Amino acid sequence: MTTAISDNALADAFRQISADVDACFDALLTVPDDPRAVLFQAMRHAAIGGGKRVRPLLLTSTAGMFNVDRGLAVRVACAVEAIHVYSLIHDDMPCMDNDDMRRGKPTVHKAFNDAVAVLAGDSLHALAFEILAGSQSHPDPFIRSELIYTLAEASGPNGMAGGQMMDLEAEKAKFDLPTVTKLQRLKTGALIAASVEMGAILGNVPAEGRGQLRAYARDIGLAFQIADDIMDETGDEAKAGKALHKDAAAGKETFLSLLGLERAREQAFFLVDQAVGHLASYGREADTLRALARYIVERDN
Ligand code: GRG
Repeated sequence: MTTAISDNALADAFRQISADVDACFDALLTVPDDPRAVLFQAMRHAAIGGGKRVRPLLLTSTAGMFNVDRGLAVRVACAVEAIHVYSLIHDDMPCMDNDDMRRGKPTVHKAFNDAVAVLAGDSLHALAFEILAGSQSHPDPFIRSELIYTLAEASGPNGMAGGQMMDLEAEKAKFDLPTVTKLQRLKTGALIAASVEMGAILGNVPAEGRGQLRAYARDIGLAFQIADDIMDETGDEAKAGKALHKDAAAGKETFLSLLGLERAREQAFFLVDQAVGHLASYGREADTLRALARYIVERDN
């Protein structure tokens, strides 16, 4: 019988991946001694020293199941995190969510200015694909190309950006449950799914052998968003490191508004059990993914 790893072991895994991702961004974002310095400082402000690093841990844990070299996996994980950080920078801007705090720090447009925030987001977006296209990410160009395709699809109009567009439209139209589910599968779920998929790609798992991992990722992606909706309503801003109670203020339909708190919680835990069930054919090597599924709905930030 397989179990998830202990809370302490998961906390250690989070500490290790956070240190590794910080070190990777530190090396990639050396501040130049010229007028671009402010751009690099803004990218570092957003990318280093904050965030839970859920996507990098999902990617490296999946890759670890297939004995992928950790250095390669961390580098590829930084590409996914770069996309995530760019999306947070742009999402926080006045033309979108207009937030002052992110990851317990002033947002990039507050610490710098709007123009710098646009460029820092754009540059992290480009950096993600620069990382993946380089041979340091994987010696096999076919693997690199599949990684690039997967991350591009998850980030663009059929993924995160498309979901963000639906989110903006949600302020005007009252969406039903299937539409909110589609929105969240794109906005939040696509990048979470890509993290697991890219770990499997690095592990040379053929597409037809990724079904169970894809099913796991799909379920935890939705559970992650339901947990986020619950946190927006009931969470603590100091712990979350960002403004909360924004969904209700914007008049948007969410899993919480459509299902109510109790059913939303039940659905999140049901999805986690289902996600863990999809890993039944794996042994101890999937224990971190099992623990991550639980963490995703039990977290308070
Ligand atoms: C601007 C194209 C574009 C997209 C923005 C990610 C996103 C789409 C918006 C962020 C707003 C938000 C609260 C989304 C809900 C779920 C989510 C992605 C939360 C942030 O991810 P975490 O909790 O953050 O993993 P950390 O800071 O821990 O990395």
